[in-house]
Parts: sequence; structure tokens; C-alpha cells
Amino acid sequence: MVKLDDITVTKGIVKEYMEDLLDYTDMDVAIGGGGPSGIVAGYYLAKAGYKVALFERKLSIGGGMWGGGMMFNKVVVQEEGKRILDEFGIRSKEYEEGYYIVDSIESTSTLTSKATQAGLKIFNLMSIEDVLIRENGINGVVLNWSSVEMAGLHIDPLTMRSKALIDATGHPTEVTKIVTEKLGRKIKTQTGTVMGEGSMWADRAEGNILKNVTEIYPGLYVTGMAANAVHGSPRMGPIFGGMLLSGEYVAKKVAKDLENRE
Ligand code: 48F
Repeated sequence: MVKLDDITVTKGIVKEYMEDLLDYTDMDVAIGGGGPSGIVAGYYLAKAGYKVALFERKLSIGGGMWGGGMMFNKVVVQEEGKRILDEFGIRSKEYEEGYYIVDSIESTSTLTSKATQAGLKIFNLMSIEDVLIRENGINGVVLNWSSVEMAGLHIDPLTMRSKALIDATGHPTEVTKIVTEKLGRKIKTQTGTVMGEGSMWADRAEGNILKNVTEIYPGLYVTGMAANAVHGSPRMGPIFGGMLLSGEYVAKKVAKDLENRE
């Protein structure tokens, strides 16, 4: 048995974390927000061989998926999203034709586990508070510890460079809002700015989501609920097919654009 030394524990954690942090100062894709759409996007990009990191403000990854509908910890996935559940190995039960019920704890934890094992690097407890805007578009993220943000401390952030950035921050569309705050009406929506989500309408919200997954500003893509909220489409409530499908779709779109750029 090795005699345990507390200082070795400290050194191991600090050294390994710092190596990761330095490694990801340059990456292919940065993702803001660790809800289902961001995790799925990260999974497919990592699987395709891209260097991709996800930044999540909270301690836990999973966003709005843990809590199911109104704290009943089940979510619904429609027929179209079922193949992604199967790809991740998440069990589901057909409740009525085309409606699959999934345990929200199993789905959130399995998405996270499979994505990290595929190579997605997750930095939790970090918030994207700004973006790097250059002549050619978005070039990276400006980060701070969430605890700094929560305590309201006056501490400057640090930056990481990425070739593409995905806004997966859900309802508040935080990353895209940073861009409109800095640049005004410059994003590619009908109004040039964040249009805001409409009232709950699952069928229309889920039907619109893939067409809302766009490059909203050069180098910045939207997915998940952020895609609908940016383009003024309705919210969908606890049905998650669109979150999974839009995560997959944005990954494909970003990969194709990065390939064309090189
Ligand atoms: O809200 P969230 O789960 O986003 P999503 O992937 O899924 C939406 C569904 O949960 C649900 C729905 C559809 O069924 O309507 O609401 O679109 O996860 C977004 C994550 O982004 C984090 C936030 O803590 C949450 O976990 N986040 C938000 N702003 C920032 C951020 C930021 N500035 N920096 C880092 N993380």
C-alpha cells in the first residue's frame, strides 16, 4: 500500500488541470452551455476528431434536462430523436405512438458520460462573459470563474481561441446577446438582433428548430433552445428531441464549414 501524501493529491490535481487549461487555449470549437444540445454537439464534434471544449457556468452539466417537466424527472423524445437516444444507449419506453419517455437522470448522465469519453473536454464552473471579435468574426471566448461572477468580484477574465463558437446557452441566448450588445443589429435574424422566444408550442417549436440552427454571425452558431429564442420561434417545454437533433445538426454544420475553410 502506498502511504498517502496530501500534497501529492494537491499537486496531481493542480498540474493536470493546468495542463488541460493550457492545452485548450487554442481549439477548433468552443461550446457555451452544457445543456443537452451543447453536450450532443460536443459529442459529435469530438467523435469526428475536432478539438472541442464546453464551458458550463454551473457545477453540474445537463442544463434543464435533470428536472424533467415541472420536477417530474421524465422527459419526452419524439420519433425523430429516438435514433440519438439509441446511439448513446439511453433506454426509452414508447408511451404512445411516436412519444418516447426517458428517465431524465439516465439521459443527462449518459449524454455527459458518452460525450466526455468521446473526447469532449468540459470545463464546468466557468462562464463565458465576452467573446473575441476580430475582422473575420468570432475568434474565441472570454472566461471567468462563475464564483467570481456570483460574488460580483472585480477580477478580469482570461481568453481562449477557437475557430468556431456554438451558443448552446438555452433560453437566455447569452453568447449571442453579448455579440448584439457589442455590435448592435448585426446578427443574421429577421430583425438583426435576438428576437426572443415565443410561448410554448411543442409542435411548432420542434418543427422549426433545425432551420433555426444557423451561423448567426461569422464564426458563431446557435443550437438548442438558443436557436429558437434567437430567431423568435416558440419554446417547447419538456420534449427533448429537438435538443438532441439540433446538437447533432450544428456539429455537422460546424464540421463542414471548418473543412471548407481549410
Ligand atoms: O437550458 P439548457 O438545458 O439548454 P439547451 O441545451 O436545452 C434546453 C432544455 O433544457 C429545455 C427546453 C427544451 O426541451 O426548453 O429548457 O438549449 O442549458 C443551457 C446551459 O447553459 C449554461 C446554463 O447554466 C445551462 O446549464 N449557461 C448559460 N449561460 C452561460 C452558460 C454562460 N454565459 N457561460 C457558461 N454557461
